Amino acid sequence: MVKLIINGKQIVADEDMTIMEAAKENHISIPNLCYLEGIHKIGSCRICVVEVKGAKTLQASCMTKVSEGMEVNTNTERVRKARKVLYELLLSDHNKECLSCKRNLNCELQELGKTLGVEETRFEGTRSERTIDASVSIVRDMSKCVLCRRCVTVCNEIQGTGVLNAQNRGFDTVISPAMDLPIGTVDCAFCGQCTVVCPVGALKETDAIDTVWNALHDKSKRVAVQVAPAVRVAIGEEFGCEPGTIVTGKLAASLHALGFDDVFDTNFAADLTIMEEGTELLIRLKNALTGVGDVLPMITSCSPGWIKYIEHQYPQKLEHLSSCKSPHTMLGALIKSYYAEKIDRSSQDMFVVSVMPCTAKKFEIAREEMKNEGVPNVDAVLTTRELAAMIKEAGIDFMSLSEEDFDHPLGMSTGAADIFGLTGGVMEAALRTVYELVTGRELPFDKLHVTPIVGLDQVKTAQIKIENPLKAYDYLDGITLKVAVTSGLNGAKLLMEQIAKGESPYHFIEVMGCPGGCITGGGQPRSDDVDVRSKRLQGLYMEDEGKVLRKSHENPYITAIYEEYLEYPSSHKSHELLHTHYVM
Ligand code: HC0
Ligand code: SF4
Repeated sequence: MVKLIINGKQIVADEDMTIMEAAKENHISIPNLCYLEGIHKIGSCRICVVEVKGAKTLQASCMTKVSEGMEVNTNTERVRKARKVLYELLLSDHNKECLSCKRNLNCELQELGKTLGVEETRFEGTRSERTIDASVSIVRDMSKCVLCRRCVTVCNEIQGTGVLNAQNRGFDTVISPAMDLPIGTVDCAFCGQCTVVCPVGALKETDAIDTVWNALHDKSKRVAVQVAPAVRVAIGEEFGCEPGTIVTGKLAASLHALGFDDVFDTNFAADLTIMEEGTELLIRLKNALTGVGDVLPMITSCSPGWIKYIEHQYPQKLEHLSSCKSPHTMLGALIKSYYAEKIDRSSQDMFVVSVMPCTAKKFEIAREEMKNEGVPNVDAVLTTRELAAMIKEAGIDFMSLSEEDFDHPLGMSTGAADIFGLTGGVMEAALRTVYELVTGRELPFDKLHVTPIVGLDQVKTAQIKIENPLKAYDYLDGITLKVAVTSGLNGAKLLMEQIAKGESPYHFIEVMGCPGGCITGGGQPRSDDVDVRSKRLQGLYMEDEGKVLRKSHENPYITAIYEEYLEYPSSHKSHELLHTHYVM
């Protein structure tokens, strides 16, 4: 620990801290723009400069470590003047079409101008021409980029994809893929993590709002909507709730109020996925253990950013992917077949909207693998942020809505489905069902949580011994089932390298493309709460624990849809609608 003085006040700080961190701990806020707590501190914007006694120049407080006897001033005339000039220079080549910008009133650059009290800009640069690079998931508008490099850090160090980098030098610097190639043509996973950290409107999701309004206004269409597990624990933040607040009932009510004809729940299909994926795992295990041969480990296939990543980086390993479509495309396929038949409509009459925490889902629905007879399973994907914008545009007072239920028959789910939205959740949900089907006994963990795979570590593993299975599963007797879970593409790389070398000890692996899982997907509300991931994680675990039914195979509507339509897990019908294959 060291003693130092900030703004005349003696404080004690850990010697590894920066001035910015020590100040924050003592309730002194230093304006900043490029800084991201725990992730990004390269001092590129210099807005956080402070005066340090004895230093000739102003110091970037996000980069400068505290030291014994240091005297810091965060608010001198020199500091304030410097920050204003730096801010004006940032604005000098920034496209200032603020009123029509998607980030208007939710822009860190605007907020910073307000904090610094900047009322005019004296400089005008020459680099404000508009260059839009639009892909199916992500849009880049470099006329708004402030070169903070947060996206570069996230794309390289957190996701390991290395798509975005600073190209050229000095005044010609631009953040872009190599050779300024369009983002849709390079190895971008469309994870959208860069859109979450962008402080301005330079990186954002591709807009689906108008498409959805048009469908809602089209009287010839029956418009069904579904909501991903992780949306219910985050959308409340757009309306002033604490991160982690579960607003499922208000969410369903807001979708009814927006005019959707059917308000279904992706969670229903998460339960269905467990039946299909669990069965696929058992088939693969049986083949592998009885000499028929099969590919293990099996890897989950529900995260489209992850799918795009493995296609780019490990195309020869696609056979490890489960053949299950992702839950929301499964549900789309059922809405356009099973449900359309029930209400006497054709699949072409149905328009399916998915509300997802994810930008890569926009890419996923355009894939050929997610169509049946040429008809896409899902027609439009809204991010959580986009749905919140629609609710606001429609003048719906979200917080005063009374809670409503999802519609049936595709709206009921168990607690196992809720935890799909967090890292480790798909694996835990699968184990709850597979273990019980195989042994006839409940999974032997407190509150059904597979403790070793709970939490936010990059890679988590668990081993579960199968003893005295039911007769049909004799071949598993004495087997120790080995599983691994990872989230974020850097973690996926670690596990894929093991597979590539033939050294993977696992039978089953869960991969989610975003760190923490869908709770921090690229389409989720932006938050400055550093604990946002763990709060949303806790929120979903609480939703699960509050349910009477917490295992997918106990969902009565799942039992009914097999009896009525799909016959049994992994049947011909379910393969036709719910499964696919990824090939290069
Ligand atoms: Fe997820 Fe999903 S859990 S990918 O993380 O499996 O986006 O929330 O909707 O489809 O269910 C995202 C979240 C989903 C899907 C589900 C899966
Ligand atoms: Fe990188 Fe993901 Fe952004 Fe693509 S979407 S540029 S992979 S952070």
